Amino acid sequence: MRGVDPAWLPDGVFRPIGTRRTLIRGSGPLVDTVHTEVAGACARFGGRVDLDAGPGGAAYDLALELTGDGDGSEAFTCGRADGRTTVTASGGRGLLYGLFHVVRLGEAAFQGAYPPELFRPRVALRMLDHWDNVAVHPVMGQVERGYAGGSLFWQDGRARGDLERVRAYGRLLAACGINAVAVNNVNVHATEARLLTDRIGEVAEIAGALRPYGIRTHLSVTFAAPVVLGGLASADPLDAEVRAWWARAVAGVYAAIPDFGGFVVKADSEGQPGPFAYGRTHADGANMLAAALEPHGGTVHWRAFVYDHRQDWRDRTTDRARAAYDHFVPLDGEFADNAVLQIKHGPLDFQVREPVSPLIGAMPGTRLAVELQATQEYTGQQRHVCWLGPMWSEVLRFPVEQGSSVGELARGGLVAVSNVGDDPFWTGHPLAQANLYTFGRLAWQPDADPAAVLDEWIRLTFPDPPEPLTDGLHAVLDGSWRTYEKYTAPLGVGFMVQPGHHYGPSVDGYEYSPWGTYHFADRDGLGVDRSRATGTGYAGQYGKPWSEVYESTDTCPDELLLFFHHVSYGHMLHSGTTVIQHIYDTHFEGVEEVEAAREVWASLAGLVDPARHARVAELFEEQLRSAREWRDQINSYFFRKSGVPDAHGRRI
Ligand code: GCV
Repeated sequence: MRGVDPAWLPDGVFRPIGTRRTLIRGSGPLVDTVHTEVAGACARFGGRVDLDAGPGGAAYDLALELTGDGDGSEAFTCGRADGRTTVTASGGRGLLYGLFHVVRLGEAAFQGAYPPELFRPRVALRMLDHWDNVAVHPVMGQVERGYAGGSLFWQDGRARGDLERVRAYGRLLAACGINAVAVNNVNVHATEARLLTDRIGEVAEIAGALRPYGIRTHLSVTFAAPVVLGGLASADPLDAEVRAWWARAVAGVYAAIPDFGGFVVKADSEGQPGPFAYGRTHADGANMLAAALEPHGGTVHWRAFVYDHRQDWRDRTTDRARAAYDHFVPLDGEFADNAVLQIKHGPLDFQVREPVSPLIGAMPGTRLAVELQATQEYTGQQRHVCWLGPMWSEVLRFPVEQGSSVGELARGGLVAVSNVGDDPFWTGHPLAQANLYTFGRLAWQPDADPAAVLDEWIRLTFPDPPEPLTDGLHAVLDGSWRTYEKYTAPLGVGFMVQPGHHYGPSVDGYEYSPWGTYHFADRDGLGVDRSRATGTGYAGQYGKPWSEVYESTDTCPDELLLFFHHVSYGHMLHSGTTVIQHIYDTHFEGVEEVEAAREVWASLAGLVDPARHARVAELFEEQLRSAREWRDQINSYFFRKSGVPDAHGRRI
């Protein structure tokens, strides 16, 4: 496709397949996709592909065999014997994932012999939520918290006529294992609400472009739809008329999109309507939609991001971090089987450092999905390099209870807010592509080593990378999340961003506001006391051992200290440094690390294509400017509050 970056599927990665002879066995829409991919590779590189060769056919280097008749199963085996690499799958999706597995292996797929190995995703639903508006919103723009241009799906007030890029997107997603996409913002405005009814045909067009890559389409809907679209007087989930309206609406959706995935709902949150208005619970609300979707095989993803955004900052007993647990734990066991509670990975809002949400371990009777944020709302907005693989891996491997990790408890799926738009590099910052790829691969296997995933991304995006390029990319990306953490809000306290757009520092930006995100800095210290003994009691929402670990400053990890405790500036961290000196030191280090990364990137000129190199180089200038701004504002602020000078006499 002209002018659009091939991301992790440049032509070169198909060379090993495209120069060989491939046999494809089976039929069905996804087998057709597999055939198209292999035939395209052969056309470029001179190989050959046959469909269902008869007996005594030619010798093949690669066989891709569908052994069942369904498109459902995602598992595949891959092995090599007698000079032939064989992929088998009982479903078309499995065959497609098997093909991309061979692409990832490259030449190694065709070397020696190895026994058939079974590959299957650990998490059944691996979804991207797009916060895209059809129309351009006056405040939020077209993509809410979008840093990669306009929407990939919607243009000029309707679904794009030319869906070539959407197809290319589906292909990239399949190649990293993603199988579901929600195509519109969870804040559902008037235009977007109609996608559910009279504009469902446009959603069907998008679904048609994603389907060949095994991706099911989901839609965000407003809880008030029966009122705003149906003209009913109420949206009460227990009202028979309301339920009948939803049943009809859902039947209309499935008539247009037979493999529709389901709904995503943000209710009673940040101004979105919900069941509270009718004195009903969130289980009542979710179950009403689940009942409408159930006959068609659909699922409702009901978001747990429910909190009071009209808080009084002087009231130190109210704690936004507690809200999701307080609202939802009493409802455990009440949600229908096809209702999934979708929980942000941390209790607040995608900060650079948060503890894992205690809700994830507290609802054994409910299917949970865990939501991550690939779009970098609070992590540099795709102007800063911030590879989130290590953070997501820490979250997904976190042992919540009795040895179960977050990745294992996410039985209802792993979801990320997409970082993609209509930008030619897809993600604004070309290196932010690594976040999208890493999410897909971690969703497939949550305990995968993120460094190995990054290696994979490097080998695909830059085929046959010379060693200095691989080393350089690792040097720039590996530690970039921790670097970002160093120069922004310290020790888990969060926020300190400019209100509204959330880019750049403003230490008190949200301090005297109703949003519930405070640091409580005064002349003596800072941090939020969330202990049971003297604070909001949030630490008590965890099971053991975490409720005890977080309760005491003696055991609370340094990186979360200010999330859980209000301490003096002189408080000694486990690292052996005082809190105030840690703030100064990390902010100087963070900027130095950005300077070093910028130099490494400069040294890669000539190893990376010029357009990509120039874009990243330009963005590094902004990252450095911003990192210095963060450093100087945070350090001066805390010097003035505390009166404690820097031990090394630096300018603060
Ligand atoms: C889509 C945060 C963001 C909002 C977002 C919300 C959510 O508050 O700033 O833009 O709304 O999270 O996750 O629903």
